[in-house]
Amino acid sequence: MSTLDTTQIAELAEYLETCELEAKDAQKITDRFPDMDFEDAYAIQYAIRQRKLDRGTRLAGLKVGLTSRAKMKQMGVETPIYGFLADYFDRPDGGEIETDQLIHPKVEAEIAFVTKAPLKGPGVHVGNVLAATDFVIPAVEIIDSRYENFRFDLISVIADNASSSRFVLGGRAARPDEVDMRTLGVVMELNGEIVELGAGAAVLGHPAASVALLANMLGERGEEIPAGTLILTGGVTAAVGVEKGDAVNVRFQDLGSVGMRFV
Ligand code: 0L1
Ligand code: MG
Repeated sequence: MSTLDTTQIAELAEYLETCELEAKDAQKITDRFPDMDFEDAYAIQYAIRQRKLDRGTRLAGLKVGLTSRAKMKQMGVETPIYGFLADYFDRPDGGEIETDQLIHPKVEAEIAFVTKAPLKGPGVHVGNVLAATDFVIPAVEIIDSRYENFRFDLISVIADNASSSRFVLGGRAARPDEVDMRTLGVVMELNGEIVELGAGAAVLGHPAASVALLANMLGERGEEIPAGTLILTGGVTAAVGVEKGDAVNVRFQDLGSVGMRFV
């Protein structure tokens, strides 16, 4: 049951999207609207998405966030959430990320999926996801909450498109039966030093469970994950803050590495 009217939803979408596009801090929106609920929060996120589509931006995929214990503990929240990826979030492997376009970026090592068949909840499980997966590909997501010091509650962060801002895909893909995604090791290096490591099982026991969860959450809205969708399944480890001048390299067992420089 939503608590905001359409004018308030449009106003908040404009406010948060402007903060994203101009790289400036937003005030936590639940400070102004403490009774807001999940329905309001996703309505604002979808309004931000529609604003971008109306300007000719294309959807590049979807993401699920807060799917690992490390991430939940880091942010003090326990429920996975989802958001969308816009075409201009995409940056090339080995390329540069313009830090001035962001507020306070953090990097996350993720296993991404690309589907070859639609997935529609309820009742989607890991087996359905693996059967509908074309390939998996290593990814680094750059998140950038618009809220000061990444201090937010779940409702505010959902409205802010789950802190989405950039992503980088690696070049080596694998079919889902070619890798054991649960034991797939991930090592994150910042300026040549190992800062985080983990394995795919950190993401809800199996990264495919994150895709299943997404299909089931979208199913509640009568939506599906279409064939050909890129999905970031969530950080395997805690997110790591980066600054201008930093170089990030993440090595994924069997899937090569993904790197970028913050300039
Ligand atoms: O991708 C993510 O897990 C981010 C979810 C939003 C919470 C955050 O900004 O850390
Ligand atoms: Mg993420």
